[in-house]
Amino acid sequence: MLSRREISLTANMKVLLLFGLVAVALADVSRFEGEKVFRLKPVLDEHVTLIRDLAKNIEVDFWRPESPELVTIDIDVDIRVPAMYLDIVYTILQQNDIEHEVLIEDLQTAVDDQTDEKASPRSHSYTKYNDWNKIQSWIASISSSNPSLISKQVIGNTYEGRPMTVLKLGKKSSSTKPAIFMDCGIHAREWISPAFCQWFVKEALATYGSDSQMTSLLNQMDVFVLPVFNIDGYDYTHKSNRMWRKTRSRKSGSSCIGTDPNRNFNAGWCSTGASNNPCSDTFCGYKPESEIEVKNVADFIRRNKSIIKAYITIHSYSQLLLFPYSYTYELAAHHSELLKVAEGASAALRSLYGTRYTSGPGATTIYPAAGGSDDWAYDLGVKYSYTFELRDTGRYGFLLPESQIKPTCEETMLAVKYIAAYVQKNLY
Ligand code: DDK
Ligand code: ZN
Ligand code: ZN
Repeated sequence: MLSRREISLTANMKVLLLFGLVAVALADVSRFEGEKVFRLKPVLDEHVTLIRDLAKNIEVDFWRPESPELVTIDIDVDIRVPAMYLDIVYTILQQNDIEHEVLIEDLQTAVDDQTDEKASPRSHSYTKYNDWNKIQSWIASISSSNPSLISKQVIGNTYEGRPMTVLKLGKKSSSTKPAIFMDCGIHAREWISPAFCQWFVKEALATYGSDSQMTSLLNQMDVFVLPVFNIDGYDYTHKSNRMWRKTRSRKSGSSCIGTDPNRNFNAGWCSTGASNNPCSDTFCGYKPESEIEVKNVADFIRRNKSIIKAYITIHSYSQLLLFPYSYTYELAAHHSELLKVAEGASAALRSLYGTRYTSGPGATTIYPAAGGSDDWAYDLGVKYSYTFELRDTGRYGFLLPESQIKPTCEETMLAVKYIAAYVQKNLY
């Protein structure tokens, strides 16, 4: 005898078999007509199993959490489903009473709506999503705009040979100053992230001399900004596949491309919340720092270890302010101080438009995930190590409309400035 639930499970599996039992790597399509983004709310172990099985059998792109292994009971699961699989997904959700809603009705429409195409040709703008070409020329022009406040240095090239340029903001000084390191664009599809780094650089230059906090910060400290960490991936999201997350490195032994740079740092590497499968969106790579982009950043931070007092990395989406650890449930040695600063920063952020952030250690606040840059920097000795997950909470996800760039950047400035002020106050 089979229970009703077992029967429906078996039926589902038969349907799934029709689609082949081989895990399918997502095809690199540049159009997303008819695709939907669902939010599933698994409340039973069977729901979790079904969602993972679904991922094994059809092309499902996990937006949150970022891979099927990270799905657990009682969390929201946001997935992108290609049009051809909508019927089977609906059937499985309904037959098994998995609570769900549709976040995005038609993904291509959301992709199109994300950019205001009115003003063409599009030039560089702080309130638009600039492609790599525009960001590269912006880096060149902004870094020569004010030599007493900004300079640039190339820290290495990406896999495909693009230069990774770090901008140094801070009043020129004869002595070495303590510094903050911030990167954006570790993940290619999180477009609001590079937009924030550009905004930060502009604001720092524009408000130096008028905003007392920014003036004092840049007088006493330097801020290193890497506007786009994963340039190859970012370029790829503009030209081929808007939903790409990883780097673009090839490897022998698999036709799948790319490694998750935020699983490739040497911090509990690949022990949890990461995949050994080169086709996975959370592939940890063949060894720590196998990705040249990760190695370049890690080398830069190691070289400047004695002066770097804070590490800030910008992602999206979920509205979280995370700190170590993600690779273990153990609390960081400075847990209460890190939490206190995160809560202060979140309160500052909320004061502008009421946007609510949750703060806490990565492992319990989002999901366990090893090989992250924040954990690595922290274990290296950079005490104030934070990961931002910017707007929104899923209404648009990675496709945050350009109209939200300005408010998102303004509120995030308040949080980053709060952290910077705290670090500055506690220097000596
Ligand atoms: O890399 C991830 O999956 C998210 C950002 Se999209 C962050 C995970 C927690 C911080 C990594 N230690
Ligand atoms: Zn990310
Ligand atoms: Zn994210």
